[in-house]
Amino acid sequence: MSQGPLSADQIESHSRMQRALLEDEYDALRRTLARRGVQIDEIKERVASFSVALPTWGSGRGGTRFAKFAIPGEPTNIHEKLEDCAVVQQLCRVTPRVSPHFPWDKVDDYAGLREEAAALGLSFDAVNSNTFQDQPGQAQTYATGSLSSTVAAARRQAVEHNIECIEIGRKLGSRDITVWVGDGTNFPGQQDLGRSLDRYLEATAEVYAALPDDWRMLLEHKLYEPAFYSTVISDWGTSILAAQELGPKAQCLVDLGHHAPTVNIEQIVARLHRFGKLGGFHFNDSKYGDDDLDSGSINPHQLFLVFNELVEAQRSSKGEFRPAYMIDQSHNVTDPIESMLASAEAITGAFAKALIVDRDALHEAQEANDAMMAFQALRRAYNVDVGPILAMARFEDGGAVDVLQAYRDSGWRTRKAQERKPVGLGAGIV
Ligand code: PSV
Ligand code: MN
Repeated sequence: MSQGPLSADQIESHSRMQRALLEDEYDALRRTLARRGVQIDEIKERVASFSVALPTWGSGRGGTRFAKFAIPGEPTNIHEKLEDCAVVQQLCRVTPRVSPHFPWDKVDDYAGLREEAAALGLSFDAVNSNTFQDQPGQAQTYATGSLSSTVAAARRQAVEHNIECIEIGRKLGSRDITVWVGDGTNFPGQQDLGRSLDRYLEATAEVYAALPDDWRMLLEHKLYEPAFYSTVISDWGTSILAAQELGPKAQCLVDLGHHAPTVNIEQIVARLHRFGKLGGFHFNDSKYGDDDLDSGSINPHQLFLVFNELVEAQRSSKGEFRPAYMIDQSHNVTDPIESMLASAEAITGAFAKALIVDRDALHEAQEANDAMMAFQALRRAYNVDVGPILAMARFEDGGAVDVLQAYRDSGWRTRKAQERKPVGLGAGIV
């Protein structure tokens, strides 16, 4: 039985009704894959041990810089966000960890919060610092930058905030801190492009020095927004150079939406891995910029190609391979729980397809410079409907066969709409 806020009996009886159909589909796929030399149960086991973290902020409705349209029953504090993340995990079984953001998720008692999460079947993933907004009562503004600010006191405040996040993370059982800064400029000449990076590196080194031995600092780059002319950590090149300068505990985090539209992100994955700097991944999708749409909703093939590189990276890893995977989306028009369920499925599905790739055929075709057969090795795997594998892995772990239907039938949001205080009007989060 799966632990969580929903009735396990209800999930079980829901899944029982679909069991016969699922077994039939799973067996048909078993035969298809066996003809290609792929053992379906092995893929299912790998899927069962796969996981991706949920962002606490992803459980609320996001918004654009114009507006946020809240829904009744939305969570308004970390306790309610944990509950909603637990619903996602209970149904889909691949999201057992939650990534908190500070100060958004601040509480007085972190040991208590850790216990509360554990009781819901959750633990904590990377902590995220926030020096891209000012907070009420804050001494220094980040209006002109944080870790790279020209103002020494603002840099100090940003360093101290990051160190505080590490301290909170230790209490929560995290082992990574993700640092994304919005620092940059809107006008040519506004800041010295070289000196702003120097200031960032100097300040970040102080945060790095506060890392416990078994922690990582994940540097997240982003091309633009909120700065529209230059951004201090704008791309993977700057990110890897900064990580190399900081030391072995500093690694790079790739957010799918943080690149120029035509950039080959799967190649970035391979490059970062080659230099031992692939630290984490934020999943989402986009059509124009950092749209933070649901994973796989716009370009599912890109998601598959990213996982193809992740699987290659794992296979060629000499040591431990544990990139911090997280969903980082803004759910502006859907129930966030539904978006997280559908995204977890899309991400796990892309992983499963990458596992199905005939690697020997691929590598052989690559060595022979047979472009068509190399591509076909990928295409044949991409075209497989892995739905039954994902559903069977969930079902065997007490999750739901049809996650969206089970969620809708649970009546969770309607119940929460009666219990939770409504969210006020306002702009969204980025
Ligand atoms: C920035 O756009 C980002 O991707 C970073 O990961 C932030 O922490 C997150 O979005 C939250 O808004
Ligand atoms: Mn991100």
